[in-house]
Amino acid sequence: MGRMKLISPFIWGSVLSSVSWMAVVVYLWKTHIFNPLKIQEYKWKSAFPVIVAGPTNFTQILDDEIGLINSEADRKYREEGFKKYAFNTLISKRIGDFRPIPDTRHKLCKKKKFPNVLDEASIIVCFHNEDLSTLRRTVTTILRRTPDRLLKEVIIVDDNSDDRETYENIRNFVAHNYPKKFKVYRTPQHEGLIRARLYGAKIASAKVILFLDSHVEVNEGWIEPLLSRISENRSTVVTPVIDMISPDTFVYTASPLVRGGFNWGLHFKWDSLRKKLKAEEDFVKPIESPTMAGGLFAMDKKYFEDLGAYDPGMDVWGGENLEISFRIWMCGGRLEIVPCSRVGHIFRKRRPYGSNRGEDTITKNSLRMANVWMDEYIEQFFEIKPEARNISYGDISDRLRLRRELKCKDFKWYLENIYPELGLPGVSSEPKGLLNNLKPKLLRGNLDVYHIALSGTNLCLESKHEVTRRGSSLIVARCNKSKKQRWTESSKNELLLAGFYCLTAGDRYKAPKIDKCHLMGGDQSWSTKEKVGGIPLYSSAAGLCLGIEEPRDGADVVMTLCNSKAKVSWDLIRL
Ligand code: UD2
Ligand code: MN
Repeated sequence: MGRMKLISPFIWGSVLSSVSWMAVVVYLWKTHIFNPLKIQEYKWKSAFPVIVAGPTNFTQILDDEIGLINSEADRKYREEGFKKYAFNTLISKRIGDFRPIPDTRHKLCKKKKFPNVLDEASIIVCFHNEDLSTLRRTVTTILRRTPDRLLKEVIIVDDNSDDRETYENIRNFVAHNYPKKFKVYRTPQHEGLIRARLYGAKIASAKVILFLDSHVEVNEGWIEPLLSRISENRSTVVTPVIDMISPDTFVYTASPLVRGGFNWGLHFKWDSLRKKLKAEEDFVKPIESPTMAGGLFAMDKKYFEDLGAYDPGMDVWGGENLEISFRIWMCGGRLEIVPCSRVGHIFRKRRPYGSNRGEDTITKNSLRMANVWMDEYIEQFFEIKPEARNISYGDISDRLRLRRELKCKDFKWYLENIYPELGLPGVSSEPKGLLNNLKPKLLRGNLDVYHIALSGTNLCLESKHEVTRRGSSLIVARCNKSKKQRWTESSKNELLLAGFYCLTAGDRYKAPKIDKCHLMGGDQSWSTKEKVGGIPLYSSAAGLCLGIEEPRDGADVVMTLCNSKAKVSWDLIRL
């Protein structure tokens, strides 16, 4: 079994180089030479570079994470944080307002020259029930990593969070530190992110508006490539590459280049670009994207308004990203991902809020979107979600009028020209699905099939259900020759069961499972510390190792701390 790498080779180089200069930065940081604002610093037991640069030695992170908890109050803080915000607020608090993060751009990006004079941007950050330390870091990174001449203002909109405190606190924070550029508002009632953004966009006074989520860290040189692209063409909408910040460990990891797609359930998904990116230049040039994830993008303000902004009839969360994506393409614009712009985002495993009335707002929003933009193809959605036929979605006549007035193309055109890879359910146009793309890679890399056995036992890692049952959890059972125990390793450090689904990490509260291979690394990337003897199977996304409830036949496999007392190691036995 090859040594597993943490991340794909092409970003590995840049991370390695960042690790070495990071050591210098840490020294300067600690000695305060490099921390001019004396922004709140946290006492990290010598693990600072590990946390910011990615886990070179993962047990160290967990040691330090445990080291973080000095009292019952700390533990409580962290647990409450997970409940309220769905990420590790204790680490976030200790990190403070600012930290160095790895510069995840391709090396060619650093050589690129952008025009000195570009239009300024108004940055709009909406939040509902956001952790204060995370919000403060969002704000601080914007200020410290955006050239003053390009930043007109930052508009922070508290979308009527349950408590008023965060609003008061962030107001005081910016008033004290950066009074000129920041404006903080609070909506009188909970509007949902769509109307909250509309509220912010109305106030914005710059030529370009730029939306960000409230739990991000913008990276070095992030804004120039976005603004420069818009200056070339006013109807191009651009998004940065969204790097990953782990909700458990806050490790910042570069994302591979992927583009936005969707499925017929009308869920956004990432599609691999592996086959399409060949020359080095391809990793730097803007990439056309059929859809956007939704949270982070920049757009000419006037164009945003002319194109119909957002549908104000959409509530809380979801659907607006596909709606604006379809609208951009169908009504004459372009949507691109700009690889030289990088922004880290905390990808949470659940959303820590709901709608007031307990409504399924995602389906309602999707229905509004589909009824306006998808023509007869809405039937594909109903086939997947028949119950959606009976859900009411309100009046959409304004949006239908908008589509007519803008003289937009139809959805068939979009499918044929912008997203031909999608195909109709069951009638795939290309060898579809990740697996077909993945297989050759797998076969070339490593044909070996393994048992993953619990060290010192004859118990093997096995899928609880059939290997084709997506989402099946895992157990350990007496080793045998069945498919359910046959694992292969891809060149991207995925572990595939019977060459099919990928072993996918859970978080603290969730068991690991087998799931569709998404090729994004993250929770499907597994690393091992040593090659010989028993190895821990470590997920850097979860910051946890694969463990078991107890060493007996049929025991459930869970995610555990890697250096917990009952340290679990595994043997990879070639079949
Ligand atoms: C993704 C997008 C998100 C949005 C969503 C679909 C990224 C990185 N994130 O989900 O921006 O497009 O898909 O709708 O692409 N918020 C409010 N009011 C609310 C709910 C949320 O202001 O009622 C804020 C929230 O605090 C956050 C932002 O809106 O800053 C997005 O919400 P999220 O982070 O829960 O969404 P995410 O990242 O899961
Ligand atoms: Mn988010």
